Amino acid sequence: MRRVVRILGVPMDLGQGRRGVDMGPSAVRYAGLQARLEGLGYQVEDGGNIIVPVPEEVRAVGPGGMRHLEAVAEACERVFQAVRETVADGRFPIILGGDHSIAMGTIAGVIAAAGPTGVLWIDAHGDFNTPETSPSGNIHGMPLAHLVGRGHPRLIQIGGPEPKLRPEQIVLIGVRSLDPEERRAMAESGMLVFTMREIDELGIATVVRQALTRLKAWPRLHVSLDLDVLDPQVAPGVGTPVPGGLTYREAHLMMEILADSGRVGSVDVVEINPILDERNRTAELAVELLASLLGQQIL
Ligand code: Z70
Ligand code: MN
Ligand code: MN
Ligand code: MN
Repeated sequence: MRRVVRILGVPMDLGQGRRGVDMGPSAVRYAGLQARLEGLGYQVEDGGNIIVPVPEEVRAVGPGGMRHLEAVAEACERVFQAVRETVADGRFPIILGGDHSIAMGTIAGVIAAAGPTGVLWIDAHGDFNTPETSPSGNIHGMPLAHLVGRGHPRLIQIGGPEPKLRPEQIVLIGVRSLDPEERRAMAESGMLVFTMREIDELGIATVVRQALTRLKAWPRLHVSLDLDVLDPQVAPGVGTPVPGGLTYREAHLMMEILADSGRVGSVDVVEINPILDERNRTAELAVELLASLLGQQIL
């Protein structure tokens, strides 16, 4: 499936407390994403960045202690429009975050243009808090809950009133950090969750193949890749590092198997924090992983 790729940057750091993930799009571009994909034979367009306010210009706390609720919602609506148009134009969108709250816009946009889509949420975290269960008020810990229709109406309704996803169309991979009530909600949700334990016991290849099988009813897949799924030793430049993550090799193999499926139609790359990075190596790793996801092979 030869495709035209369109890169969209979302310099969003309103969904969490720490500064720096707003620089993710610059860091990944600087690491040579466009040239790398052109080297694989793709035509690559850069759609520029979505406008996101800086935290200094917006009110810090919204209703229920949700940090920057209205500004996050408005930015996600712009993301929704841009991603919907990208998919409607027949482009393969690569959306560069920014924090993970942007996925409420990206996934709504993909579904609005392409119809039902399976989602692979690749993350150390569950991102399944609601405003009620969140210990932090950080919206980047809540996008998956809102995508299935749980949480604040302002966020549930990004890109239309109805819930965007059903639990059966979501698989999580790499989870190792859940808050107590988030954990309970996740266990009861009906989503398939591969924690680090399953990856250690089964191996990443089996996990990814089982994920693809679980999502067999959805010929089109969206990958939402939070770089904190990787071990901090290989990806130090992330907003919330959690020990015990994927190795460099596991992450590459995962992307290669997903590429082989021929079903991936869009991808988010989120939570890169260049301030915490070491000479841009996390952004460079993101470029490597995107190249593998888009078909780069060793031989
Ligand atoms: C915690 C919270 C989180 C990153 C999601 C952490 C959330 N569960 N952190 N993605 N990087 O505040 O909700
Ligand atoms: Mn257009
Ligand atoms: Mn996340
Ligand atoms: Mn995370």
